[in-house]
Amino acid sequence: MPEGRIVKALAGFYYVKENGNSEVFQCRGRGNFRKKKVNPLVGDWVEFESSNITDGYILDVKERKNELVRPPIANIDQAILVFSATEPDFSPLLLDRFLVHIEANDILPVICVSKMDLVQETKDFAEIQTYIDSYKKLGYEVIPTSTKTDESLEMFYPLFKDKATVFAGQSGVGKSSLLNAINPELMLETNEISSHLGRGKHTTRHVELIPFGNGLVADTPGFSSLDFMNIEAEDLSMYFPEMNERRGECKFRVCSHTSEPKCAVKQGVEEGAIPKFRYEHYVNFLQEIKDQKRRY
Ligand SMILES: Nc1nc2c(ncn2[C@@H]2O[C@H](COP(=O)(O)OP(=O)(O)OP(=O)(O)O)[C@@H](O)[C@H]2O)c(=O)[nH]1
Ligand SMILES: [Mg+2]
Ligand SMILES: [Zn+2]
Repeated sequence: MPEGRIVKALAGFYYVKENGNSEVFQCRGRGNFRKKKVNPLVGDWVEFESSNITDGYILDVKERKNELVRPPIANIDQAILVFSATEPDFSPLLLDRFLVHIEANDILPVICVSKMDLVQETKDFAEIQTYIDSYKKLGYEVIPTSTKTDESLEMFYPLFKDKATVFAGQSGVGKSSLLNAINPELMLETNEISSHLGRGKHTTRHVELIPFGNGLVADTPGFSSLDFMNIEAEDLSMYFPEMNERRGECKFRVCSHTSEPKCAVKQGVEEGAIPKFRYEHYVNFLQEIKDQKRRY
């Protein structure tokens, strides 16, 4: 049976690129997938039955290295989290939500702060710069960009090599624009074009893996909410690297880093080693996870 990778999912079809060549086959999922709750994702490695006359069939989905629900994609190495400096407003709360999911899935995160040209001479510039510095200090790679001035675009070139990279972030932050700016040959649809058609948000409608700089990249539709259904309260602090670093230094072996005495995380916040906003987001997410558990 031929094997390959799903590179696109659209309207009930999966497009499978065969291993070892560049041929892509239009396939449907096997009939019993629904009953067995198999939900093929872009990025999946699959076994399929091909046909040049009719649609092919995906027969088997191989075990995944990781999977994201939003955007729906599997077997990803790296995520470029695109957050605009403005339009929509920069949201460290949403960024930290994304980061938790990315860390929990063992995906390498890169933070991109887009539309920097729009804040250059505004009162928000200093605040955004402070956030950028905080994330850098935590060890994250942060790339401020502008498609209007080509700012920092060259920093992306080496990142894609030998990796499957997903671009993720809210609708309208400029994911597709950024990919086009990095590689104009992509000609992805962006909001400039769709606004003429009277469409508002959500210009990108499907996930697709595209060959790019010796790797693969996926542009994805924007989304703005992300729940913590797959995350356990006890694990949450592991996904904040600056808290994870202090594991084992708290007085209690199992410490939620909230009301316990002699907590190394709370001490880190007091000393300024852990940014206050990150700790506040942690407490906020922890409560959300506990509330979720109570409801289900
Ligand atoms: N000034 C400025 N505008 C930008 C920049 N990047 C993107 N934009 C604008 O932001 C709008 C949205 O860009 P898109 O690339 O369509 O955004 P997207 O993240 O792909 O959105 P979805 O596909 O809906 O998820 C467009 O009007 C772009 O021109 C930038 O660096 N500077
Ligand atoms: Mg888009
Ligand atoms: Zn603690």
